[in-house]
Parts: sequence; C-alpha cells; structure tokens
Amino acid sequence: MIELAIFDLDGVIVDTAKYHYKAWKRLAAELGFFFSEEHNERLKGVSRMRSLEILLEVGGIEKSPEEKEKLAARKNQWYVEYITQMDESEILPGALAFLREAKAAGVKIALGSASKNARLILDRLGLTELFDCIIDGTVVSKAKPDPEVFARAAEVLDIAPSKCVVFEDAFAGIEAGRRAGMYTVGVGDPEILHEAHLVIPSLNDASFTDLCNRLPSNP
Ligand code: B16
Ligand code: MG
Repeated sequence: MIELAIFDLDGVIVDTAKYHYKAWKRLAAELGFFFSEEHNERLKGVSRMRSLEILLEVGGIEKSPEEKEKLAARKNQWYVEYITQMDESEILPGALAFLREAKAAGVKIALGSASKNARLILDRLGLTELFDCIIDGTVVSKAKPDPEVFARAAEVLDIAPSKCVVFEDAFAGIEAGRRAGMYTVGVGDPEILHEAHLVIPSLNDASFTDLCNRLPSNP
C-alpha cells in the first residue's frame, strides 16, 4: 500500500528545461560557441555545476573553480529572470489533477528535485500548498542517481521506502528511486526509462490509483 508519492519537478510537473536551455545557450554565446538542443539533453536532471562543466566541455573551454562559480551564478540569474515570469498555465497537462487524485487517496505528496529554484517554481505555479514535504537542491548534497533526495523525503515524513513511489523523467532519477528501495514510475520515453517499474508517457490521463494497483508486490 503506497503512503508517499514523490515527484521530480522538471519534466514531470513543469517543463523548465526550455528556460535552462535558453540561459545556458546565452552563456555559451557569450563564451563564443553554439550550444545545441541536443547538447542540452545531457543537462536534464543534472546539478547546476555539473551542467556548467558539461557545457564547458562541449565548448572546449577550461575555467578555474572561481570562474566556474561566477559563470554558474550568471546563468542562474538569467534563469531566475525567466522562471519568475511563469504562472499556472505552465503546469504540464494532467499534473495538477494527478497530484489532487493522489492527495484525495490519502497519500502524502513530496517533491524530490535537484533544483535550488524548486520553491520559487512551485510558488509561481501555485502548487506549494499541495506538498507535504519539499526536498530540493538546497537541502541535499548528493545529486541523482544518489538516492539522498528521495530517501530524505521518506525520512522527513517517517514513511518506509517500500511504501513510496517516485515519479521521474530522467534515467538518473529512476536509478535514484530504485537505490532508495522505492517503487518508480518513469514519465516519458520507455526506451530511456526502462529501469522503472512502470512507464507512462505523461501524467495526462493517468490515474494514480490505477498505477498503484499495477505496481508489483515488492519494489
Ligand atoms: P538549478 P529536476 C533539475 O531539476 C533539472 O532537470 C536540471 O536540468 C537542473 O540543472 C537542476 O535541476 C538544477 O537546477 O540550477 O535550478 O538548481 O529535474 O531534478 O527537478
Ligand atoms: Mg526531471
């Protein structure tokens, strides 16, 4: 019986990847090279600093740790400007109904995101109140596929990992959920998310109760 549903943010509830891309592309342009959408795929679910390192690798550029901090801060300043303009209309189709259904089923809801801007995004989307617990990049030190972000949510709400289900769009996130000893539902491409217990294309038209009934008897 599931008692806690943990949701990744970017790619599951909202598509902030386009704003991350806009800001990273702008930074690459300042550094004198083009950063393609294909390159950007490698940044999904990855921490801010690791994302910058990948970007610099693509551009064949080396920077000192101090310069990297400055560049990451610069990118984040633009990114925050973009996401501050967001509103409820950017919640991905079906996500709100799905969250409400889970809540109505008596299940606790947590956020498990790598983003340090997660609270700002949830506020802009008007979703903060729905969450019983928010674990984001400001409180965890180890990035997915480390299970820390999901394990922490279960710990805070005092729920056994075997009673938790994680909703994730990134391969590393599914691995993190499995390593935490939880059920995992991949949201997106089944070829990428094949390690998940179940995969759905999006939260649109999905039923939380139905998905829970389809999970195996042990995670
Ligand atoms: P920030 P998630 C992740 O969010 C994004 O997928 C990833 O592209 C981003 O680099 C990371 O958050 C850190 O974001 O720069 O805002 O701290 O998918 O874990 O919700
Ligand atoms: Mg994600």
